[in-house]
Amino acid sequence: MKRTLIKESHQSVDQEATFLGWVDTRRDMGKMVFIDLKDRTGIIQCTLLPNVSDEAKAVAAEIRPQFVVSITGTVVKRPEKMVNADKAHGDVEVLVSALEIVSISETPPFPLDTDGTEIKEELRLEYRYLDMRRNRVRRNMVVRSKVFGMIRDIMTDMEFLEIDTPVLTKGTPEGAREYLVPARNKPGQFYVLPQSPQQFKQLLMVAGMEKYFQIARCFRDEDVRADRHQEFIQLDIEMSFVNQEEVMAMAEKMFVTLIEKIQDYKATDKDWPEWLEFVKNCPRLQSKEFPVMTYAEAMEKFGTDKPDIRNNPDDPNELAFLWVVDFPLFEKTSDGKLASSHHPFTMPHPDDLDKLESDPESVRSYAYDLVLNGYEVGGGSIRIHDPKLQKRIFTTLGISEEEQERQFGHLLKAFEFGVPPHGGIAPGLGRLLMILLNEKSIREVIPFPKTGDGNDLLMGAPSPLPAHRLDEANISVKK
Ligand code: AMO
Repeated sequence: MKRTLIKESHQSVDQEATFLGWVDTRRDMGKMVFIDLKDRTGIIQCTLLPNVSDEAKAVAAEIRPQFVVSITGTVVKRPEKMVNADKAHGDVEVLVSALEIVSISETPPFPLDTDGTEIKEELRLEYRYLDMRRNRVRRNMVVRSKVFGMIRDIMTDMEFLEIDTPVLTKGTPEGAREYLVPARNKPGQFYVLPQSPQQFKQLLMVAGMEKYFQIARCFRDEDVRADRHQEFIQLDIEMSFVNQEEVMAMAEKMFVTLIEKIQDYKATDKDWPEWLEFVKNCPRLQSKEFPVMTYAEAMEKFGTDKPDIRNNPDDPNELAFLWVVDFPLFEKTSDGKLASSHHPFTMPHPDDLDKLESDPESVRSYAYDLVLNGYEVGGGSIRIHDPKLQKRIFTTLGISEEEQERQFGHLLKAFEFGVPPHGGIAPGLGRLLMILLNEKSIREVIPFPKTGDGNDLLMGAPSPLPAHRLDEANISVKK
């Protein structure tokens, strides 16, 4: 018999239907057995009446939570006083005529009917596929998918071109340690996983693409925190012939459109229940015009470059965006060296150019951060498009001519072939989702997250490799 989805049960009243899904709960009341069956569209009560066949009774006795089952029966309206108004399908039930076990399940190592925050995270991550069956994690996955889709639509509507860039590539200095991949055919040579597609998106501007975006995966070998993960997703954006205000206006429009799209969302029969639930609770924008503050002002007034400007900081229903601009071009590292605050491709403020060599730390830049509820949800800058100025910055950073050529020769070369002025931004989508979903950790919105020390407990990565694999990759491991 053809499968009926639980959301279609209302159209099947007084008809026979077959449902497929997971057993959520099973209650044996002696004469009657109740099974709550769950599929991706909802949950429905299935009732075995005393007059059901002995065969069905025998199967029902074996059934346990999380078994995958096929249940056939007549869908009926529940008597008025039995209606469970809190549940989407609480007004119907299935009077079971036949049931079949499709696959059995061990008892899960933790409960799935709570929000899971009481369970040790390591255990949840080891069994992430079970953890994902809980409503909260599943909601996060559904919302993530839908929000990514909406962002794609918004960017495409704004005439941006979605272009992917390599993951096996050469490093771009953006402040974090990089993951290395040995090149099998080139002993002693390595690819580097990108911290961001920064150089590629600038090269795409040289290529005349003008408006680029990508939902890009970035890799940074850094200590994780609640809002940081080793691999994460950026909405990476780059535009040609724009100034700082135009990039900011574009990003602002993207975010306002996204939040409004969610809030004005019209449900369709294709929607997942978790998405509709989220739409109902989606936080409100504090303002459609994001306030702008300089870095100096933020530090002076709030003592941080990512102030939380919500009217009530305990309020998860408010989205308070804020631009922070005029970041210093450089910062001093702990060992007293000069480093880029954003990255070395960032345009210095033209009014401060004459101080580049004499007083580099006082030079402001065309770099901006987008802050949301006290988190940095995006960062970007206008880029240098003059190869001479780019070299001057590299030199100020203490990078020798030789090293400049080795690390950035390709970019400097490209800049000899007609470069449009350009700039961009990269909102971190994990952080955005974490805030939208009122989660305390970015890992809650990542499908298969790693632990703080970089372990994938589900797959068991990283792991040692057999000698022949290392040999093939020309690697000998220090003991
Ligand atoms: P930046 O390094 O500021 O800029 O990163 C942009 C945004 O990405 C998010 N982010 C992270 N999210 C989760 N885990 C991490 N480890 C992590 N690191 C960063 C943040 C941050 O604001 N190429 C430039 C962008 C540009 O100049 O256009 C860049 O990557 O939300």
